[in-house]
Amino acid sequence: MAISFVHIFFLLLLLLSPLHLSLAKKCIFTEKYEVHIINKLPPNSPQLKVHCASKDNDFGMHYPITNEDFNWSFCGLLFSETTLYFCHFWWNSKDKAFDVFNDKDYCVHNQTFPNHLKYCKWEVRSDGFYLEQYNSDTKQYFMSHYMGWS
Ligand SMILES: *[C@@H]1O[C@H](CO)[C@@H](O)[C@H](O)[C@H]1NC(C)=O
Ligand SMILES: CC(=O)N[C@H]1CO[C@H](CO)[C@@H](O)[C@@H]1O
Repeated sequence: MAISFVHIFFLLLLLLSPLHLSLAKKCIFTEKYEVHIINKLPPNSPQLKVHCASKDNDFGMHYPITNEDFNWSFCGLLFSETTLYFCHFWWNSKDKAFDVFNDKDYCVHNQTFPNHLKYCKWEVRSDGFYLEQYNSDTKQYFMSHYMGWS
């Protein structure tokens, strides 16, 4: 990424003033990532419960209703590859816990297609967890089954 005057401006603000808290989401020199967890379970089925966290952030328990998008964003770290978010899901007396972000190019390790959008979209369905992928050959987005509930 080229260093522009805008970046230098923000860097100066960061160094010279206490404004850095409000600038935190600007992602100076690094990429901004988004993670979306979308409840695609059948309506009138048991309530989905989601608990997501990283080493530094704990989002607490969330109860997204059907079609609700629970999401957050964060800045990639400049000198580290170690950003990691994980979630624990409970539904219909089943539960599952896994990393929803541990790879800045693929969202999670070992996917077939890299994610150029920096946008990790997960869907929770009755047959398990799907991650959106972009097939660069066919130029189409599709939901890829990542794992089941059991
Ligand atoms: C992301 O979550 C916020 C609430 O925190 C919600 O208002 C917004 O609609 C969500 N984004 C999308 C794309 O649904
Ligand atoms: C099966 C496989 O490809 N596993 C790899 C998944 O990604 C991690 C981290 O990049 C590798 O260490 C594994 O070998």
